[in-house]
Amino acid sequence: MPKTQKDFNDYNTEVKPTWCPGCGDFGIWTALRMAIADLGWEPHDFLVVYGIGCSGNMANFVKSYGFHGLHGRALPVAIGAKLANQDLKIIVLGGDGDGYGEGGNHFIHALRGNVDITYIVHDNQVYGLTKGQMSPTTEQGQPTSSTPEGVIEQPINPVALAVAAGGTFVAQGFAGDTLQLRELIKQAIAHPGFAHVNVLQPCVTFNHHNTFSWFMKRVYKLEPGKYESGNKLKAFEKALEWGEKIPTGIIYQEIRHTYEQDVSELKKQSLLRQALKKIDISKTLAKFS
Ligand SMILES: Cc1ncc(C[n+]2csc(CCOP(=O)(O)OP(=O)(O)O)c2C)c(N)n1
Ligand code: SF4
Ligand SMILES: [Mg+2]
Repeated sequence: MPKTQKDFNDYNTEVKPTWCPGCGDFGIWTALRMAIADLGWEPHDFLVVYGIGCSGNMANFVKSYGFHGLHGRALPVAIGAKLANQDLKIIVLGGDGDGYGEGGNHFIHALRGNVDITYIVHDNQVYGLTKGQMSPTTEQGQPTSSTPEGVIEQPINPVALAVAAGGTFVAQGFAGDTLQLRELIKQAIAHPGFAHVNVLQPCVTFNHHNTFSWFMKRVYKLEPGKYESGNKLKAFEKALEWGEKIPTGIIYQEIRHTYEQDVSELKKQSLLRQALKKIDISKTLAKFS
């Protein structure tokens, strides 16, 4: 059946966003809804799994299946859902603290596993919801509410980390460029495998360093055709650019088998569609008696 034409406002809920006026989360919210509208999805066609943070509060503002779980645990929930129902389109959305801090371990293993889901990270270089503590991507030396004398540790580079950990689709967007982000999200969704989109997102309340104007002076687009996204060494070069120039676009892409494709039980069809088999566990039980 042909899909009905969608408008991004079709995915609004009755709840109005509670983000601070001017927050970069608004740009990501708009780009996401635009991308979904372009694809013509019905709200029941997709699941969004959210982390905990200002970013994760989007759970209240997008009409779809949704799961708002524990801080740092969005990826394992999404992977579980995908393995149970491969037909469901799944997007995961959360913050830099959620995904690269408390959930950092899940991030690395999701990259190497290559389950077919899309992961959008609102990278505002700070813990927004809990009032401005340092996050794993806060720049060294930057004072925050938890580091008044400046951050001591080096920041992690999520894009380089994603390439190094075996990511098959690694992209970077900017919350101030909604139209580019809309396209990146669609490309991430179309990618057969784990697609990571790091979105540079100003937090206007707690991060007075990485502001919209700071990013706008620095971000530039990698041009498809001119930039070769299939070259891992070039991807590392681009991923490491930070400071004077910050690249946006698809940094790295390769096609590799998804996790689901290599699990024999899942090759047949979604677990959800398989009849429950009667399994005799009496021998196993006997070992414990
Ligand atoms: C297990 C657990 N640890 C810590 C917290 C407290 N907490 C809630 S949100 C958050 C950080 C949010 O930062 P980020 O993920 O960057 O999202 P943002 O608010 O910046 O969008 C923390 C530490 C929590 N809710 N649960
Ligand atoms: S605290 Fe920062 S990230 Fe959270 S809503 Fe306000 S501006 Fe946005
Ligand atoms: Mg954050």
